[in-house]
Amino acid sequence: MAKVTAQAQKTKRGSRTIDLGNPGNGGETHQNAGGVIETLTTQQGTPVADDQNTLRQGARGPALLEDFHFREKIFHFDHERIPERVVHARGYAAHGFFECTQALSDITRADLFQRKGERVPAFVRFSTVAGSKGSPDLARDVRGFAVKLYTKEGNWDIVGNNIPVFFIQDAIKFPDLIHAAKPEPDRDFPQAQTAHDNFWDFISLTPESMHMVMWIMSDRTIPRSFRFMEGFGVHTFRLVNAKGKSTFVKFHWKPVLGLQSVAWNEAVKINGADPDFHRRDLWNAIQSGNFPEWQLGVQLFDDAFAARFDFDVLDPTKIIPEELVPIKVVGRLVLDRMVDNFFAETEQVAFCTQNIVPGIDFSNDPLLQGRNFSYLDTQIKRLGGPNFTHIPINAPKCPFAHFQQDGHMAMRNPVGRANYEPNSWGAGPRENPAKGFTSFAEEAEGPKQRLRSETFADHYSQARQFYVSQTGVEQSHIANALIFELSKVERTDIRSRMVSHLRNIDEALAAAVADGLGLEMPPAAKPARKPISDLPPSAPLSIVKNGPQSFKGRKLGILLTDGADATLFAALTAACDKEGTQYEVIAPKIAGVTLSDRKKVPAQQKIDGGPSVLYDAVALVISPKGATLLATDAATKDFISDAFAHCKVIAFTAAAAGLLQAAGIADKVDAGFVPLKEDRDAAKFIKSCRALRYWAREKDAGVHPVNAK
Ligand code: HDD
Repeated sequence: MAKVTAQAQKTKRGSRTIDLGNPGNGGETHQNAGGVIETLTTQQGTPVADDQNTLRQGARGPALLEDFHFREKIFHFDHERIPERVVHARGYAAHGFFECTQALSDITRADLFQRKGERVPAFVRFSTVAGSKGSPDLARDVRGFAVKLYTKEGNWDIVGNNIPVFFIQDAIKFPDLIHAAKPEPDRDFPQAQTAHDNFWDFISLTPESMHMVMWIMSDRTIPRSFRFMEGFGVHTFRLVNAKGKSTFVKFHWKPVLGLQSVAWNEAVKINGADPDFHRRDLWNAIQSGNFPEWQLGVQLFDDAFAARFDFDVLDPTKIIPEELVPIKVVGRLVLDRMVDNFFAETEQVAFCTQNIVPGIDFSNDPLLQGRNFSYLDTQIKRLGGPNFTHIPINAPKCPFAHFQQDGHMAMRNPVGRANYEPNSWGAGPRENPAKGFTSFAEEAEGPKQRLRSETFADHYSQARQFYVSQTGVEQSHIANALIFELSKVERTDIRSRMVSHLRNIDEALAAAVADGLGLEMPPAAKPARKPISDLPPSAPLSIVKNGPQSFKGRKLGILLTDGADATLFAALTAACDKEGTQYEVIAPKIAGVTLSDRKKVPAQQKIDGGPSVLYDAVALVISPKGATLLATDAATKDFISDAFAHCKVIAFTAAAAGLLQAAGIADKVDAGFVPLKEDRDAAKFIKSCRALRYWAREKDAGVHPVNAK
């Protein structure tokens, strides 16, 4: 017999009414907004008297099948999960709005671009691609940037990424790409990583992925926050005006707060310290009224440009440099409200590339054409039937009317006798040739065949252009990322095959990677078409060149001890408030500290729970006594040495010098350190933080050994 607790013994001996003292049983009861205590019911609305005990025969007897409340509760719980998305399973979303800031009525008849100031509701879901729902936020991965705009003429979904190109040119290769990237099928690891044999095997056999490889090995795949990422529609689309004239378009989302990523060593540590780093960041920003904002930019071009451009505009592995077709800003996207319920909204939202509205149309990009099949198809599996548009998050917010009916979970069926058209009952909606969606009447001809266009044959030129557009620091990060990933690949021939491609991109990069792998330089891969080696650098491709002008929206970590200078602390927090910087206090105890003025300041983190990787810059506001206390604390030493290694700007009081010593960096104080002696040093420090990182330190930090020149 199982061990019987004293309480259960008592119950057994006691009366028929069993109260185990569980707070749920009559103790805490839910009150609705009116202060009235609601009665718990079953799904059928039957009031529930006891939610703590199953119905059983006698106090220690068997459970009874007639316990409808138990059965309903467990039945429902057993079915709480739906299949996670086959890709982009981990995601986080928010509500907001899109506002047209410049009308485009001459270019498109799309309703949302007709009037400056037009606002439509928006729902945006950010995601990683490879990891499952519970994977960490700082996996090195492409980020999904899916936007649903509830326009007055239907829902328009721009299902984009934070990288403007893709791995493959044809959708038929998508299952292979994703199989190769996901955990290997026999062992089911590694999770949420491309650093394994199968991924690099596939990639090294797929030269068209080389441009994307440069992007994913750059810091774009370890963004600091969703708020500091760009988004891209990737494909060339069409805008079509009222006269039926088509203009090609590429869509760009530009974060108003500027671009920012973390360092790889930092990403690895953030995943341990806070696997929800990105979702927490978005949650905190929106809940505190710091609404993230992006500009919508369009690159507009015509057939003549498409014909003279070096590459095919239908090839999703190519960008159009902004220097060739400048970006025109036509709108803004603001996220200002978190969801009420994660499952109902973020999990059940169904983005579909084929959700477009009159005035917008597809191009023949073969990746886009394939996607248009996949998204609708995948929603059936995930959401269980054809009626997922009945779920509020997916329903249009404009009037809609059709004769589609029945199926699983149908919430809205046509009313009345006629459920077809044409009908002579005078019932139901009718098609509207003037208002309705019409496809751009593009001519198409040619033999039916499986063929990749010759115009898709260049795989290296833009990979090189991306690489040469980076700052030296960013180039070294690309080299290091390649070395890291390929060092996790077990087969030498795969490592070598990858380096042979790099030789067609940049010889110095190939040499640095070969050296980092301890590999003999392989011959260059044979390109299908001779690469163009003199495409000019393009500044918008670099993160460092497109950082913010201020430290707004970033987060400062203030390491504070008992007895620390209260006026310096006050000056620091005032400077943060002025700049729009958030800050957190990290202290030896979560209860906080007592400053020199004997006032208590609460802490948000205990030192080992708030490592410096969680902050954009750190300030060590330490008293002499605090310095002595922390000098032997491992978490404090990591806090400081990591901030140093990750090139963060560090402010420190005189007493903190002892801690710099303990962290082994006392003799390395450089221009990225700001001594905090008097109040005005606080403002000086926050100003220095605007650069985000003191990159000049990187070579000394020892974390990034290779610098590809
Ligand atoms: Fe995809 C989800 C973005 C190529 C098939 N994709 C999905 C999501 C994003 C993207 C952001 C998550 C949407 C959400 O938050 O719910 N996918 C892209 C981009 C691509 C791309 C930018 C290339 C330019 N995708 C792509 C191809 C195929 C798919 C070529 C298939 C032929 N993608 C899917 C899917 C998903 C999806 C299987 C999984 C869950 C879902 O659709 O709703 O249909």
